[in-house]
Amino acid sequence: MCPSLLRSVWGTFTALQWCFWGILGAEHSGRYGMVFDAGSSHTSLYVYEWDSDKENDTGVVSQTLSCDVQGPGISSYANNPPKAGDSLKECLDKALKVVPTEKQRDVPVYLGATAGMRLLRLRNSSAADQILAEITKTMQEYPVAFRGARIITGEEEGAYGWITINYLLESFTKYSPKAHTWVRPEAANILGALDLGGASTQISFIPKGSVINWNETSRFMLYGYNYNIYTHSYLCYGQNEMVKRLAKELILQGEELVLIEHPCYPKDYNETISLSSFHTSPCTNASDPRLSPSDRNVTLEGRGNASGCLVAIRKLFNFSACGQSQDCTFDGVYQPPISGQFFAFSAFYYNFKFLNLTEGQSLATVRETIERFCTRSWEDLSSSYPEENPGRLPKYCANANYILTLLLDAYKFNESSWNNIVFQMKAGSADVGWTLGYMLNLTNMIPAEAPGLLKGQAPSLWAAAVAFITLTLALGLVALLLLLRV
Ligand SMILES: *[C@@H]1O[C@H](CO)[C@@H](O)[C@H](O)[C@H]1NC(C)=O
Ligand SMILES: *[C@@H]1O[C@H](CO)[C@@H](O)[C@H](O)[C@H]1NC(C)=O
Ligand SMILES: *[C@@H]1O[C@H](CO)[C@@H](O)[C@H](O)[C@H]1NC(C)=O
Ligand SMILES: *[C@@H]1O[C@H](CO)[C@@H](O)[C@H](O)[C@H]1NC(C)=O
Ligand SMILES: *[C@@H]1O[C@H](CO)[C@@H](O)[C@H](O)[C@H]1NC(C)=O
Ligand SMILES: *[C@@H]1O[C@H](CO)[C@@H](O)[C@H](O)[C@H]1NC(C)=O
Ligand SMILES: *[C@@H]1O[C@H](CO)[C@@H](O)[C@H](O)[C@H]1NC(C)=O
Ligand SMILES: *[C@@H]1O[C@H](CO)[C@@H](O)[C@H](O)[C@H]1NC(C)=O
Ligand SMILES: *[C@@H]1O[C@H](CO)[C@@H](O)[C@H](O)[C@H]1NC(C)=O
Ligand SMILES: *[C@@H]1O[C@H](CO)[C@@H](O)[C@H](O)[C@H]1NC(C)=O
Ligand SMILES: CC(=O)N[C@H]1CO[C@H](CO)[C@@H](O)[C@@H]1O
Repeated sequence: MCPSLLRSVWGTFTALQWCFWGILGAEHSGRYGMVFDAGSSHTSLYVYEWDSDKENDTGVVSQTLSCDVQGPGISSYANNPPKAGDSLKECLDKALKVVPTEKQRDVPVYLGATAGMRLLRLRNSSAADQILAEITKTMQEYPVAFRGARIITGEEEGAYGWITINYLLESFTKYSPKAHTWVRPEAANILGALDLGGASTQISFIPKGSVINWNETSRFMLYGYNYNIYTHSYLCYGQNEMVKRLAKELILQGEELVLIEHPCYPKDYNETISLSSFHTSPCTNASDPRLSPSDRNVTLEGRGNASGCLVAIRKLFNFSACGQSQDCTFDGVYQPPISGQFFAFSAFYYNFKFLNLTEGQSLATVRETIERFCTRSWEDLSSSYPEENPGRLPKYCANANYILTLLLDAYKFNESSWNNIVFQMKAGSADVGWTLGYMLNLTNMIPAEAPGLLKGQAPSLWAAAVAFITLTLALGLVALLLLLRV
C-alpha cells in the first residue's frame, strides 16, 4: 500500500512541477514586431521583442535587431519601383533569422515612410503609390503578418518620436518593485522630442499651462492620463533639403556667375552642381528666371567663413513673417514657449557627436567649437578625418550652424534653456525614433486605461512560488516519513 501511495504522491509532485515550470516557461515566451523606417536618404529596419505575459504588457519592449538597408531612401526608386521592394529583402531575411520559425506568421510588420515620400507624393503621387505597392508585394511574399506600407504624416512622426522617448525612459509609468504595481512618475519628467531628418524636422513637447488654443495639438490618453502635446513638422527643413536650398539661394544671389562662394564649405573645397538638380525636389523647385538655363553647371567654392555661414543660413527662414509675435517660430508658424527637458536625436545627435558636443557643453562652448571647425581647410579636414565619408565631411559646418539657427532663432532656446537639451541617440539599448511609438500604438500595447488590473499579478506570482516551494517541502517530508515507516 505504501509504495503505491508513494508512487501517487510522486506522480502528483511531478505533475505539479510540470505545471509550475510550464507557467514560468510561458512567462518568457517572447513576442516580436518589426517596423521599417523609410526615410528620405535611407531605410532602417527595427525588430522589437517583449514578454507576452500580462504583467509586462506595460513593461519594457526591447530592440532585438536594427538593420540598415543598402542603398538610398525608397523615394529614390521613382523610376524603378520594383527595386524599392527588392532593397528591403536583405534586412527582412536577417530579421527572420532572429524570430523563431513558429512565431513568424504572427509577427506584425509595418513600413512607415516619412518626408522623402511626402515630397515625392507632392511631385508625382502615382510614382509614390507605385513604390508603396511594390513594397507591399515584396512583403506579402514573406511569412509574416504584414500590416501595410504607408506615408505617415509629419505630426504622427513627431508624436510617435515623443512617445518612444518617454516610453523608453519610463516617464509614463514605471514598475515599482516595492509597491508591486505600476506608478506614474512625476509629470515634470516627461521630455520633449527634437528630431532632424534629411527632409523634415519635428518638435514635440508638453507646453506649460493648460490653455489649448493651438492648432497643432495631439491628444492622447495613456495609462489613464491625458496628454496634450504640441507637435509640428517642418517639411523642407531637414538637413539635406536645407543644404540644397542654401546652395540655391547662394547661386541666386550670385546671379549669372558660374563660380559661387560658399561660406559654409571648407576653404579649398569645390563642389560642382547642376541647376537641374533643383527641379527634383519641391523644396527647391520654385521656378525662378534667374536660374535659367536650368541645365547650367555651377561650382561652389568653399570659403570657411563661420559668421558668413550663419548669415546665409538665417536667410532660409522667414523670421519677419512672425511680426511681433513671440509664440511663433518662422514662416508664421505658431509655437507655444518651449518648456521642460528635451531629447535631441537623429541628425541633431549625429552632427553634434562628430563635433564632440554631446557631453552637455554650454552654448558658449558649442558656438566656439562650431566656429573653429568651420574655419578649418579642406586639406586639414580630409587628412584629420580619413575615415569620414567624404560626401558628409564638408557639410558639418553648414549642418551645425543650421542646428544652432533652428534651436535658437526659431524654437527660441537660450543660454539657460540650452542646458535642458540632451543630445542622444539611444535610450537604454533601443534607438530613439518614431518606429517604436508607432508599433506600440498600432499593437495597442499602451493601454488608455491605468494598468489597475495588473496590480494583483506580481504578488500572485510570488504567492505561486511560495506555495510551490512549501508544497515541495511538505511532499518531500511526507515521502521521507513514509519511507522511514516502511
Ligand atoms: C510619375 O511617375 C510615373 C510612374 O513612375 C511616370 O510614369 C510618370 O511619367 C511620372 N509623371 C511625371 C509628371 O513625372
Ligand atoms: C487651424 O489651421 C487651419 C488650416 O491651417 C486654419 O484654417 C484654421 O483657421 C486654424 N485654426 C486656428 C484656431 O488657428
Ligand atoms: C576650385 O575651383 C577654382 C576655380 O575653378 C580653382 O581655381 C581652384 O583651384 C579649385 N580648387 C580646388 C581645390 O579644386
Ligand atoms: C517644378 O515646377 C514646375 C513649374 O512650376 C512644374 O511644372 C514641375 O512639375 C515641378 N517639378 C517638381 C519636381 O516639383
Ligand atoms: C555638368 O557637369 C557634368 C559632369 O560634372 C557634365 O556631364 C555635364 O555635361 C555638365 N553640364 C553642362 C550643362 O555643362
Ligand atoms: C564672412 O562673411 C561675412 C558675411 O557675409 C562677411 O562680412 C565677411 O567679410 C566674411 N569674412 C571673410 C574673411 O571673408
Ligand atoms: C516673409 O513672409 C512675409 C509675410 O508672409 C512676406 O510678406 C514676405 O514676402 C516673406 N519674405 C520672404 C523673403 O519670403
Ligand atoms: C572629437 O574628439 C576626438 C577624441 O578626443 C578627436 O580625435 C576628434 O578630433 C574630435 N573631433 C572633432 C571634430 O573635434
Ligand atoms: C530663457 O528662456 C526662458 C523661457 O524659455 C526664460 O524664462 C528665461 O528668462 C530666458 N533666459 C534668458 C537668460 O534669457
Ligand atoms: C493610435 O492608434 C489609434 C487607432 O488605433 C488612433 O486613433 C490614435 O490616434 C493613435 N495615436 C497616435 C498618437 O497617433
Ligand atoms: C515577470 C516579469 O518579467 N516581470 C518584469 C516586468 O517588467 C519589470 C520592469 O521592467 C521587471 O522589473 C519585471 O521583472
